[in-house]
Amino acid sequence: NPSSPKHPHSHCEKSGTLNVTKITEHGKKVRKNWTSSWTVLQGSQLLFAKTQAMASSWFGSHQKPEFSVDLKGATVEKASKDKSSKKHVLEVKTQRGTDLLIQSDSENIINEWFKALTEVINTHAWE
Ligand code: I3S
Repeated sequence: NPSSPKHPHSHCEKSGTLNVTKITEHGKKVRKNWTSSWTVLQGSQLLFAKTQAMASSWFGSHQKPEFSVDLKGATVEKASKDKSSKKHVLEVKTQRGTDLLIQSDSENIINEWFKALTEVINTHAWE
């Protein structure tokens, strides 16, 4: 029932498994480390956990995701070829200088994430 407000994922716009790597941290280039992550888009936050089961334990507990970025003031674009040899890669640049690549072997999945991320970024553009 999608209208149920009690569901722990009720404020989650989107979730799924993606390949993720940081490429910069605090504005400085870092070595890529592609990892499969359960990714959750919730409000203006993009949250990452190793697995879906680990993500479920955030809700209603004091646990925190493994890693998260705030999408306020961020940008998302389809990554240019020089950023990665992989297909279907998005580049997310955050205001705090953490830049990520997210990738899926499925073009449809990446297109859906591109849409969802763009929407969230536009929604929070004036905050
Ligand atoms: O952009 P780069 O540095 O060519 O990225 C590749 C490397 O990070 C590589 O690992 P090493 O740090 O051992 O060289 C990764 O295995 C590759 O996946 C990275 O490139 P892609 O094109 O897959 O993003």
